[in-house]
Formats: sequence, structure tokens, C-alpha cells
Amino acid sequence: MLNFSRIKKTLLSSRRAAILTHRNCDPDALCSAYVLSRLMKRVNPKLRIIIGTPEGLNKTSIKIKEEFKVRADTNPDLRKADMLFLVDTNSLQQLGPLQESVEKIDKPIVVVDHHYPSESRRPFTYKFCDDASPSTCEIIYGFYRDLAMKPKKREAAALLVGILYETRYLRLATSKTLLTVANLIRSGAKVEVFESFFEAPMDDSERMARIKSAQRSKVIRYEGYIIATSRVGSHQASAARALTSLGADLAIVGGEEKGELKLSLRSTSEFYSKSGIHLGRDIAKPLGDYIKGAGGGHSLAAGVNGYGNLENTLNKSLELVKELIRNSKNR
Ligand SMILES: [Mn+2]
Repeated sequence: MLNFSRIKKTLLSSRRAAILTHRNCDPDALCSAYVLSRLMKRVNPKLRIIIGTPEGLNKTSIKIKEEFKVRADTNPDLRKADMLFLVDTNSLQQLGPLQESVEKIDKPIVVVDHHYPSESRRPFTYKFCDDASPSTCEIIYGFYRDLAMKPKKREAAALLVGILYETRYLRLATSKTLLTVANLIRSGAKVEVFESFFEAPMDDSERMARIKSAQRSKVIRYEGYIIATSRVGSHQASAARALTSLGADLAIVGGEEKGELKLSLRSTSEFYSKSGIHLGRDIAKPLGDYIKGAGGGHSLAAGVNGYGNLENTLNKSLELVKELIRNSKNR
């Protein structure tokens, strides 16, 4: 990956910067943006930085925003920014209402992300991307090393929260993640403090969405795999996760919201290691193109947004999955 010191000059010559997260900002995105803003301030104390979180924050992020007193704006004014950062996303479509203005901006755009790369009409100036990293916060931690700096206690704590959330309390952590976590603890972060952050009880609407998605699911067995598709009006990601914990190897849950289609895909790590099917790269991406939107994500978790008929799209995704499974067997 690129060394962060490569953009030091640009940082020093800039007066204003904007850091944008994907819509419905999660803790990995928020903590990355927050710590990146503090790091950049340390490089150039005169730099004025705004954090933009299009369409707001998810539940846990709201708590984090309060805890760390992060200043973030859902609709930031980007006109005066000399440079722009995208964190935890590499897809302009994930910027929601800010997409159009970012596409038009004629300033350097820096991407810091760990999702599978998506094609973009607007080329990025610098990319700090590693889709093998379990979280974006770990990439941000690497920037301190690049600059021969150490995170302060508060910065270490925020990075730790982002990592704990994104790796589901280290269940998805790699060996490298654990070393990073150890270093963050050495810098003063405490794991114990944040336990309550993630214990938020599920609200009724999420529980109902999970139950309904199970009720409405269509389940097929194909070449030894159990594949479930379903539809719910909201909480598609949680519903897909619920279906895999009920026993599906792969779950695809879709919904229609304000004329837009939204699909969430989840698989078990066993499915990935046996079939080699990477949900972000092999399913979400082509499916996003198919419904004239965008798709992307990780090996075990991915999402698609676009337009069209939900039933047809779910059928199309199932066809795609079957074809991929057949091809994986022929390999
Ligand atoms: Mn992330």
C-alpha cells in the first residue's frame, strides 16, 4: 500500500479538507474519519477539516459521536475544500445525496478503504486501499507508522472502538489486527470501556424484520449448499445475518425503499472457503451493474443498491449464485 507520507505535501499546502463517509455511517467509518482528521491536524495544525456523514449515522455511531464529541455534518459544504477524503467506501454511489457534487469537484480525492474496489467514473488521486484489512481503522493506524507518529490516547481509543465493531468483537480479526489492537492498548485504549457500546438491544422493527425475513424466505439446496432469499422493507443486512445464523450457507435479502432496491448478502466463512465465491466481487458487483446501481463489499458480507423489480432481481441473483457454484466445481 501507498505510504501516507506521500500526501504530506498536499496536506501542508491545503487550507481546508473534507472527510466523507458512506451513508448510514457505521463506527468503522466514523472512527476512521475522526482519527484521520486528528492525524491531519497534527501534520498541519492550520488545516480546517469538516467530516461529512451523508444521510446520518447508525445507532452505535451516534453513541460514539457523543462519546468522542465528533463534529460531523450530514450535509457539508464541499465548495471550499482543497482536498477530499473518502473513508470506508470507494464507491461514489455510497455517498448518497453528496454523490453528484463530489463527481463534479475538481480537487484531489483520496480514498481510504477496505472494501472490494469498484469502478468509478471519477478517478481518485490517491488510494490507500486494502480489501484484506478487516477494518478501515486498521489502515488509518498504519498512517501513524508511515509518519513515525504514535496515536494519542483518545485516537487509540477511537480506533479500537472502530476495530471492535467492524470485526464483531475480533471474531473477524486477523493476526495483524490483534497486533494493532495490542499497540492501541499500549497507547492507552481500554477494551473494557467499550463493552456497553455494542450491547444495544435490538429494537422491535429490527426483530420483526428478522422474523419476517425467515417467514418469507425461499430456501433451496444446490450442490450441497443451502441458499436462502427473502424480502423485507428494512434491516436487510440484519435479516440476512439472521438467516445465516439459522443455517443458510448464503442469504440474500432485498427490499424496496423509496423506489430504490437494496439487497444485502451474507455467507458463512465455510461457504467462502469451499466455493471461493467472494460476495462483493462475484455477486454484488455484477448484480449492481445489472440493476443500474452499484454493488460491492467483502467476501462474507456485501450490499447492492439499484433500480428495478425486486422479485426479478432476487431470481437473477440466485441464477448468478448457481452459475458461480457450478463454475467453482469445475475448477
Ligand atoms: Mn468498514
